[in-house]
Amino acid sequence: MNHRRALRAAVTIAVTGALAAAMTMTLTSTASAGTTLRASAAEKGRYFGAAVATGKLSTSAYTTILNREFNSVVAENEMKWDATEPQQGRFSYTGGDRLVSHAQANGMSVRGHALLWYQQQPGWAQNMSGSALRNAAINHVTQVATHFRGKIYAWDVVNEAFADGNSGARRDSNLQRTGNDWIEAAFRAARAADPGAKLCYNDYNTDGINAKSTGIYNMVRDFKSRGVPIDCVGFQSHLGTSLAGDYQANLQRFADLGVDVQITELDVMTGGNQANIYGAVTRACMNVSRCTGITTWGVRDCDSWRGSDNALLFDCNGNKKAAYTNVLNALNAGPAIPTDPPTDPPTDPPTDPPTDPPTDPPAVGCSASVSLNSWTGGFVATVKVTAGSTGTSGWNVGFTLPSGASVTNTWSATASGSTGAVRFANVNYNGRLGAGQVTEFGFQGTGSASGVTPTCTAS
Ligand code: G2I
Repeated sequence: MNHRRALRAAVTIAVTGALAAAMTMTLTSTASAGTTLRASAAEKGRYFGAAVATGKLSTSAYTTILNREFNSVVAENEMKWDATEPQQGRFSYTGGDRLVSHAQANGMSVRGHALLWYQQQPGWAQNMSGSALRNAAINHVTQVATHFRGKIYAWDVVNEAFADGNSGARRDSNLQRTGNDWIEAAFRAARAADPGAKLCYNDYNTDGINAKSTGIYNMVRDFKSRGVPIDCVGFQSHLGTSLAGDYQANLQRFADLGVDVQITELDVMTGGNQANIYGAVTRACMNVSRCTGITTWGVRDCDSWRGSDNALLFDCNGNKKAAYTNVLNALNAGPAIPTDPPTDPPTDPPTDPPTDPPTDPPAVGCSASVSLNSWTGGFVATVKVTAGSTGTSGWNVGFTLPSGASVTNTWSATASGSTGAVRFANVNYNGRLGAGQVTEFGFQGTGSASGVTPTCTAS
């Protein structure tokens, strides 16, 4: 088959697959006529985003398009490890903060990218291994997610941890060599630091059902079954000249595990197929009710890391390309995310029982419980404080740590002491609790904290 015919065949398969899937959809299609990507996506309960190099925010030709067409942004580089912690323990948030302010001023949500990745690590981390690296990595997740707490819609907690090819296995890296549980440790630390952000795993070459996407699928299924906090999977979708016929089916199988899916770094090789592929990707997302949004990896062709591929939706002069029109039409033609159910009170009792039902009669004062995420040489403790029958105006939780264990950082509480008998006092926003009300704080440590029990005192 010559090249051109091969391309045509690939597109035919893709389009046929998408049509078949569309016909089996039960969601009702609600055609609309938004005239920008952001308005059309928003009408369907989704976002349309772009990766931004913050240096470009002062170029008006760039921000004109960004602000008109996109309602979500992600930092192309500024929230990565090398940018945010150039020296160990010294954090730099200038670029990330600038992007967040721009987003807030222009009605955009922010995707955070990326807390841990084997690339773009600062030099000091590249030279680390074992529990020193594990502790540094978890501290990085905690600090960065805490800094941006409340401002991030979804974090890529871990980026590109699976190998290419047929193994379906993890990629070798310094992080992977700290132990296979590094990914779940990162997700737990991110949840503790920013409970409001959706936590995603993000990767590329996952654009259909293949060995790599199946490896990730198995990890997500395992995480969901063991209660590791994962909310979403990002499909980068750096695409060539054809699209896998099972692109949508692949998104759907992840959604069926109970996570959101997002297209996180879309760009497509230029050529006759580009516009078709952009349209097909957008339709696939629209047809999966848990596909919450699409991000292109840049705004104009000349902003792209792919250089001469001309891989984006706007040309270098800011003109809309054919691919833009296909995306806009697909957004307008697609179904909306089903809105959240009943406004009436549910008839069934709430399915989520309190995770720690107090066995004793509610104490006057407060009670505390701890859950530990431990690895060799370190741990993250998440502590739940529950107010007794008279509520609290402040609380204080004590632990006696085993010898060798030491607190290295704390969030949502103030620590006194780091070894032996340590105490954690409320901070100003979480001390006042009504009767039975619950709040959480956390701390990270080195050594082992296994078997510790908290005692809570209220004031
Ligand atoms: O490689 C494309 C993307 C694949 N998925 C993860 C993304 O984070 C990744 O983004 C790219 C950025 O678009 C590039 O801009 O990640 C590259 C790094 O792996 C970024 O390139 C770096 C250059 O390597 C540095 O030399 C340069 O200083 O961009 C930096 C800032 O311009």
